[in-house]
This record gives sequence, C-alpha cells and structure tokens, in this order.
Amino acid sequence: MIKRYAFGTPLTTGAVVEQLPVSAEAVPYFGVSHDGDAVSFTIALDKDDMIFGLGETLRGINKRGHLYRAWNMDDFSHTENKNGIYASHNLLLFAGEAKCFGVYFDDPGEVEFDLGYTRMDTAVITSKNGDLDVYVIEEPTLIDICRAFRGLTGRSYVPPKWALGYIQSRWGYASSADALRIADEHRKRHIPLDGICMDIDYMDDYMDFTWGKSQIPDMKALTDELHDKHIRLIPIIDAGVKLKEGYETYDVGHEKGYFSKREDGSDFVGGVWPGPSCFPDFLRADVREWFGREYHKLLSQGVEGFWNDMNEPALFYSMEGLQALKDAAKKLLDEDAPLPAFENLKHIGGALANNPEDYMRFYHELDGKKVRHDKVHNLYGAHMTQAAAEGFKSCDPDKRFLLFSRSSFVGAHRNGGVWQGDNSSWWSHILLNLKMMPSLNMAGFLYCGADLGGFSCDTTEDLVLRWLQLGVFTPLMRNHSALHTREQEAYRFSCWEDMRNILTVRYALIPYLYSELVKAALTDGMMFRPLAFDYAADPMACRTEDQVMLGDACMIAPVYEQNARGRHVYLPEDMLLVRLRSAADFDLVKMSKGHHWIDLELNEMPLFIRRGHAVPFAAAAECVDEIDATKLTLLGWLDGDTTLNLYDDDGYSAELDLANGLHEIKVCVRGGKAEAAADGLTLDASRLIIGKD
Ligand code: MIG
Repeated sequence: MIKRYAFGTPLTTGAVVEQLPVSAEAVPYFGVSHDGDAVSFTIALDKDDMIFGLGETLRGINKRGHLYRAWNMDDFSHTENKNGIYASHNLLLFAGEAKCFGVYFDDPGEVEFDLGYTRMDTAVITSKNGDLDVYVIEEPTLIDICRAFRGLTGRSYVPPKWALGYIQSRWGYASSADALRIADEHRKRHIPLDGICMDIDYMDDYMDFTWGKSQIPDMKALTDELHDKHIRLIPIIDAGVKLKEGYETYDVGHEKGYFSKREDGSDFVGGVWPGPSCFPDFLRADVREWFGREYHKLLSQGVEGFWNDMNEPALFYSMEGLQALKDAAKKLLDEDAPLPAFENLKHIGGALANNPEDYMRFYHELDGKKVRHDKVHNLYGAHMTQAAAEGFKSCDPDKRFLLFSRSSFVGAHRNGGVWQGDNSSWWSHILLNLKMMPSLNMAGFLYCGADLGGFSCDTTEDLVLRWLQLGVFTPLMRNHSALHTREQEAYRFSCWEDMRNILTVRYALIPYLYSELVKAALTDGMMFRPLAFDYAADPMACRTEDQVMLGDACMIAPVYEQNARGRHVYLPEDMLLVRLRSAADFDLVKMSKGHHWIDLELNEMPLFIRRGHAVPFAAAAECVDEIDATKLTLLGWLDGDTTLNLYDDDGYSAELDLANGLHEIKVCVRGGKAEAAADGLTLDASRLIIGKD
C-alpha cells in the first residue's frame, strides 16, 4: 500500500507514473518540523534497525550511520567521506524488529539524509526547499516494498541483448583506426567483445553529434565494418553544447530559445570540455524532442547505442567564476605580499567547478513556470536520458537501443541504464561496485555496472582480472579507464588468457543473466538483492554485505583483496559452489549452510547456486550474436523435480511483452532428466548433481 503526502508546492519530477491522491492524514512514522522553507522528517532508530536504499551512493548497502546528500555532482574521487555522487535516488527502506516500510522523497532539489550520523539513534531527512511529495510504502517484505515502488515509478529499461556483451572503452579512443585496432586485438586472440565506446575525442572540437572528419572520415563505413565483426560503436554525448556560430546544434538551440537562460533571458554560458557552452533545457518537452532528434545524426550512421555524460550538469566554470579567478591572478601578479593573494587564488580556483552559486544563475521552464536551476537540479540528467530515449523512438519505434547515463534521478530507470561514474583502480572499489548493484536495483536501475579495472589511477593485472570476475555478473560489463592512466584492455596483460577465459564465463551466463534482467523488468523485481532481503530472519545474512543475491538461483561473492587466494563466505542455505576458470573449465562442490573458506586462485571465480535451483549455461561465444541458446547445460544441485523459467526473445525488438516476441521457456527436471517445453532446445543435464546427501 502506498500513500502520498504533500508538502509545500511539489514540482513535477517525472519520477512517478501513477498519480495518487494526496492523503489528508499526517505522514506516519516521522515527526515533521519546519525551519524556514526547509522541512525535516525525524524518526527514532532502534539499535538493530537497518536502512537500505539511496541507489547510487557510496559506502555500505545498509546506509545507517552516515550523512548523505541528494545533489547530483561530478565527483571523480569516490572516497568514503563523500555524501553523494552523480545521482539522486531518494528511496529509503527501514527494516527492523518494529519497522518494515519504504519512503520515497519526490523532491527535485537538495535533500539531506542524516541516517544516524548526528545521533546514532535518530534519522532526519531534510528537504531544503520544502516542496515535495512523500510516498510511504507499506508491504510485508523489503522485496515487496521495492516492487510496489516500481509500480509507482514505472517499468525498468531493458537494453538490447547485445548490450550484455563485453564492452571495451577508454578515454582517448577517438578514431576509426582506434576502434578497428581494439576490435582486431580482441578478435585475433578470441577475447569476446560486443561494443566499443568512443569518448569525447571522437567529436569535432567536442561538439555533440559531430565527429572529427580527420579521425573518422566515414562514420557509416566504420559502423558497418564493426557490425560485420559483431561489434557496436557506442559514442558519448555530453550535456553541454558548444557555443559556436555555424555549428548547427548551437545555432538552432540558440535561435529557438532551447537553452537554459539567465534571469535576463540571455543564454546561460558555462565552461565544459568544448569551452563556453550552453545547456539545453531538458525539462521542456519541446527541447527534449529537438535534442532527441539530434541523435538521429549518429543513428543514421549505424550507431545503436550511446552513453550520456556530464549531465549533472557538470560545470568546470562559469563566466563569473572565471572572471573572479582572473582578478585574483592579477592581484597576485600585482601585489608584493604573495601569500594571501596566492591563498585567495587557490581558494577561488578550487571552488570554480560545480559551484553552488553557478547553479543559481540559470532557469528552467517546468510545468509552464520559470524555476531556478538549483530548485530542480537533480532532474537534469534524467531529463537528458528521456530526451535521448524519445529520440531513439522517433528514429525507430520498433527497436531497442543501448543508453546509459552518468547522472540520474528516479524515473530515468524507465529510459536507460547508468554506469557508476569515475571510480579508481582500487581494490576497495570492487566492493563498492558490488554494494551499489542492489541499491541501484532498489531504485529501479537494472542495467548498470562500474568501470571495470577502475577509471582513475594506474591499474594492475590482478586488479583487472579480479574485477572482471565481478563484472561477469553486472548487466553493463564495461572496461573503461581515464586518459593518461595505464592502458587496461585485457590483451595488454601477461595474464590475458585468464581474462579471456573469465570472459567466456560471461557469455555462457548471458542466457541466464538476460532472462533474469527481463524477468526483473517485467515483474518489477530486483536482479541483485542484499542477503538481508532474501534471508530477513537470518541475522548473519542481514549483516553480510560482500555477497549479494543474483536472480532467483544465485549468490555471488567476488574476491576483492590483492594477493588473496580465496575468501570467506557465509552461506545462508545449502549451495552448490561452481568454481570457474572458464565456460568449459569448472568444478562443482556441494556446500552446506554456514561459514566457509573458499580457495580461489587468481584465475578462479566463484558462483553459488542455491540448492534446488538450476542455472543454464551456454557454450563459450565471442559475441552475443553467436551464443547458441538452443543448447544449454544445466548446473545445479537438485533433490527432486524442479522447474526453471527462462525468458528469451530476439534481443532487439522494442516490444518487451510475453504476447509479443518475448517467450518463456519452462525447463523441467524430473529424476535427473531435463525436459524443455520449447521446440529445438537441447538440454544437457549431465552437470546436475542429483541427490539428497
Ligand atoms: O571530465 O569524457 O565519467 O567516463 O571518460 C571528465 C571523459 C569527463 C567523465 C566520465 C568518464 C569520461 C570522461 N568524462
């Protein structure tokens, strides 16, 4: 059951698809207090209460004990002290002896979540503007709460099936030659690959929807050539549009008044990669329609997927900020006492990017009214995602396209996926990647993943290999790194064959992963779940955060420490350990509920299958197109008969509907023999362990 409570004058955020009447009662669970415009919601916490949610944020799955802030921000250093990163997913789930409910704060502006930070026994959520809807969700279990939340906010985006393949990316890939070389280096070693991302340097002078003709003389020829190799090109699009007369996107945007404006009606100009740039007012439907159609310029060249970046929006500087910096520099040059002037210059320089004051310098139009940017700041990226998705639809309504964004808000999960932004090549960030997956799923984002191998800093071979062993399970499986860092394509390393072998596991699992992704979308379910969601009565499971549930049948527990040759796992029930070296090389170990040490050499990764469940495994393939989903091996530890439902379709039709293209294959196992209720499917049950012992 969901109830809506309104405070101030709520703005339309686009998060919710079902309009509920406003309840006349007082909001339950929370004490409400006002301070100027701000409104706070306070709740006492019992000693063992847990708090889940907040989607894409740092730190643990259980969010209790820290201060978080919904304020989308381009932050490339994901350290423990940070209160927020690129997204605002204002959903909380309270779980404890006397609590089991969810609450969603539908507020497009700044919201602070003090979750037992100021006082360990109290949570206080504060909306700075005080204009918001609060939805309280009461259901018997945490999974049901998330399901009800998705009923409220709409069905999750599902990418084309090829987007579950391995994607290679790097800041610096700029030309046809780069893309073809990457393709070739993978193909010649039989390292699987389905996509190559192009970063900002492919553009002509960082102008969206253009490409440098010297780097890419013929875009269509490039996408065709890659397509023949079953590889897709995935270009980046940034939020800022270069201010340059004669550049079509700018000229049209300027003439039609599509850019966000200052108080005086002139275009707001901020500095990003292209230099002085304008920012489309994505909150307006006509602007989204126009910007969405701009994507056709690349779609018509054979592009089928994009990543949208810098859409918090990131601002390197404003014209005012730049002027202040210049003045401070001049002062330093002119003055005799360099120290204070230098400190001042440093301070101004440090505050130049993403400065809160700059977000008060421009306006949007929302519901026909002028709103200052900071009041709706967290919507910008989500509305850019919507613009792109609408553009894909206006190009080809029958086709699914790949889209993932850096910034997001609840609602964007209907139109695209997200990547987890600029992580670092640190071991702790494998764990961060893992912990963020279920939290993102709670908020509705199913297609997600982190930069495998780490974005900033120089990586190491073993870090890439261990990280790929987690990436095998994340729907977005992309190796990405920053300019000037150590190159980290799989083929660069002495252990590249181990990396290739691990990638074969991914392709073997794609029928299962795709099926679970589709199932989660169709049933408003979660593909990744904290153990606390599945084993709420098991206190050990509730406190385990370095293992997560994956789909109906599996649990994953990656190694995330350098030089470790295994790890501790807690099994909340009997499970089959599949210790994998490749799609064809693995061993099966029956394990009982409880604590275990699992040996895992550097080239080995674990997958746990719940007793009584089976997982389909395909033969190794080098691209998604070549996966043979008609011949599946079943892995599992079965006591008796079991049934598994596999969802499949052509992988690119827009219709995601059981009555239309999508089909469910029922696989029944009876007395060790597998039968499929589908023509042309061959099942090999020789890897099933049947028996009660
Ligand atoms: O200011 O396009 O998160 O993935 O490689 C950095 C360059 C801009 C940030 C993205 C990152 C991308 C980078 N971008």
